[in-house]
Amino acid sequence: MKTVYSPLHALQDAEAEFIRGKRVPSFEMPRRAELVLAQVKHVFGDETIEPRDFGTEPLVKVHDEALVAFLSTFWDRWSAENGPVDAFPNAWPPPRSHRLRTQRIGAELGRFCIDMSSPIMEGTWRAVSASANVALTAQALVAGGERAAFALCRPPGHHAGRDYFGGYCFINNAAVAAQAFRDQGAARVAVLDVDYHHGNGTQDIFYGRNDILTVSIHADPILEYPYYTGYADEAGEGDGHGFNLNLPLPWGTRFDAYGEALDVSLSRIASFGAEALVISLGVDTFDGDPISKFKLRNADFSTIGRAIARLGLPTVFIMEGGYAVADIGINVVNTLSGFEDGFAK
Ligand code: OKP
Ligand code: ZN
Repeated sequence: MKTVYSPLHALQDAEAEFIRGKRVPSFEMPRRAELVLAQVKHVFGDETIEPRDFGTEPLVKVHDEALVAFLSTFWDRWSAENGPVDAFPNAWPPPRSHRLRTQRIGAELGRFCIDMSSPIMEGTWRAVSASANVALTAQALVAGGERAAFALCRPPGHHAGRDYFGGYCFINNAAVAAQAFRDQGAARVAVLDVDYHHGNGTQDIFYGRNDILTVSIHADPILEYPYYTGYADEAGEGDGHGFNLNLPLPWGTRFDAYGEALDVSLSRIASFGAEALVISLGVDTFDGDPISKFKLRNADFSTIGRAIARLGLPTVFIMEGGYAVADIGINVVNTLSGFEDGFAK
């Protein structure tokens, strides 16, 4: 399988995030992508593909222009006022507030940023736009006839919604890729999110639509980030009703229960009649993940890949989470190799 990769991801290098009141080293680090790349090269060979530049047009099809404009211009305004300091919000608009008037950059940050795990720094926008270009380049490979491609995106994207960012995510790479399939003529596209955390951003972006099915298997948000969404009764709205499927699972989930949820997901994608598939590939469902509480083993990721392949669809894999750095490469490449095995049969 071909892999698309850009070294520009390393420009997003957060020193810290905030967890339970404490400033701790960021779990989302450049080394994650470097170790995935090393394992990709080890198993699939040294060739990787550099992304093309698609500009902001494909981004504003799934995000508000105001978010894209904010992210792309933020650093100059912030650093002029505060110096070269990683930016976290410390104020958020309360419900029903007149939130559009403020001119203060730090207060504007609170309009767009939902949490304290996603600082903006000098290179953030270059890393983020490279990550979206990685997704779009992989999508173009598949649209051009490859049966699958791997977008080694970093920063990840599935927590970024229409007009907000957070959860280490700024632009929703999976949504951008899914929309690109639609724009190139696929009538129905499915996004399957297997990251440990609910793909709230992807859900948000497509919630009112019946042409892009969103399915997410994740830890029950009653106990896990992103807390406020990801419940089983969120089915979509208006035309989109019935086209969002959430499968929350309890802490401690092993592959026996996980595999059943995966089968439910794949059946729904098949009955939907998807013509192309985007996988939000997080491997933080792994047993040894430091921020997660599922119990999948290395070999289970091969099984996931083989199961996805049974759909027989053109498929773009988009890198999302996974923080057990010693195993992240193995778990990602096991998924991709499992897919190739399954597709060959
Ligand atoms: C990103 B991805 C919980 C802290 C949550 C944000 C987690 C973002 C996960 N103790 N911090 O879905 O892997
Ligand atoms: Zn995750």
